[in-house]
Amino acid sequence: MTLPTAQPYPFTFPPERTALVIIDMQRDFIEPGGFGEALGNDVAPLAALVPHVRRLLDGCRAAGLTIIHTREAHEPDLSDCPPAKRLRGASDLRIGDTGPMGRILVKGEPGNAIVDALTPLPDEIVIDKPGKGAFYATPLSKILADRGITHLLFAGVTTEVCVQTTMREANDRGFECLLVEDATESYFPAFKQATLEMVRAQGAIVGWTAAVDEVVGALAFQRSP
Ligand code: C5J
Repeated sequence: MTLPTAQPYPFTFPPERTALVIIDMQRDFIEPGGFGEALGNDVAPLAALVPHVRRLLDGCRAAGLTIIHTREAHEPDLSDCPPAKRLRGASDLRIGDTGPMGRILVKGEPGNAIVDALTPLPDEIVIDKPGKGAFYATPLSKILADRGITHLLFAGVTTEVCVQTTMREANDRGFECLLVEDATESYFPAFKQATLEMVRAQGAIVGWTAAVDEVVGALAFQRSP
C-alpha cells in the first residue's frame, strides 16, 4: 500500500507488517491537573487532538493493524525515575507528587490512564515506559520482532518530546516510520511544525509524514477497492 502524497515522497507499507503506535494519550498530558499542566502548559490543544487520533485508531483497527499504546509511567516507589528527570519542572508539582488526578506520572493513578475515547481494546498492546522514548527499558523491540513488524505509524503527544524520541529510536533500529501530521500535537505549535519538517528533511532522514485522511483512506480502499 502506498500513500502518494506523503512527504517527502510516497510512503509504501505492508499493513500486515505495520503497527500504529499511539504515544502517551494520557489524562496526565491532556486534562487539567496532570503533568502537562504542572509543567506550565495549556492542555487545551492536546484535548482537541483526541477525535483525530480516534479516527486514525478506528481506521487502523478496521484494517487489522497491530495497535500499540504507550504510557509514560513510573513505579510508585519512583525507582525507575532518575533525579535528573524528577527534579525538573516549571511548577511545584513534580513526578510522584499528588495532584488533582493522583500522583503525577505514577502507574495506576487516575491521571496516568489513557483518555476514555482511546481506551485500548483487550487485544491491543500497552507499553509502560519510564523514559520519553518507548524503546528504552521496555519490551517494545521484542514485541515488534515477534510480530514481524517492519513499519510504524506514529500518533500521540507530545510531538517533539515522546513522539519524536520514539520515532528516532525506531528509525535507528531499522523501522520505516511515518508520523501522522494531524494525529500528533504539542503544547508549542512551532515545535510541532519544526518536528514535522525535521523528520522528513534530507530525504526522510527520520521518516515520512502524512495526514490522517490519507492513511485511513488508503486502508479503507484496500479493504473495498
Ligand atoms: C513529555 C511526552 N512531554 N509524552 N512527555 O514530557 O511527550
